[in-house]
Amino acid sequence: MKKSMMLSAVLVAATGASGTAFADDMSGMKMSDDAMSHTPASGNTAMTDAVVRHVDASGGTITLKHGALANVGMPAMTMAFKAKDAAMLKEVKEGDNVKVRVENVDGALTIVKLAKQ
Ligand SMILES: [Cu+2]
Repeated sequence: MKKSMMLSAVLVAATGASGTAFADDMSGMKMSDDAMSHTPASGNTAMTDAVVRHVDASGGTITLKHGALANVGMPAMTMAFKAKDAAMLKEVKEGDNVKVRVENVDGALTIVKLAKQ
């Protein structure tokens, strides 16, 4: 009896620990996308949820409040990105919910794909 209770306690502790790590990753509640971004095979095209905070048409940048970007090793934050296509600057405006694919292009973090939600 005593032994089996201890085993249960260990199992609960282990489950609790992994549950916490899982929750940290899933802050955006878009589980499938985050799960995909952690899988190398399908991570190449994973999109991340973001909110447009500012569009700088002359500078060619879009400021995003973005979720974790696993492929460039970045946690969630708000920052400006270079837009790969000038057309992206016209597609979105402040406050838009978008999905983005950010990649390091010649040392500059660049939005290579942008999809309005
Ligand atoms: Cu960032």
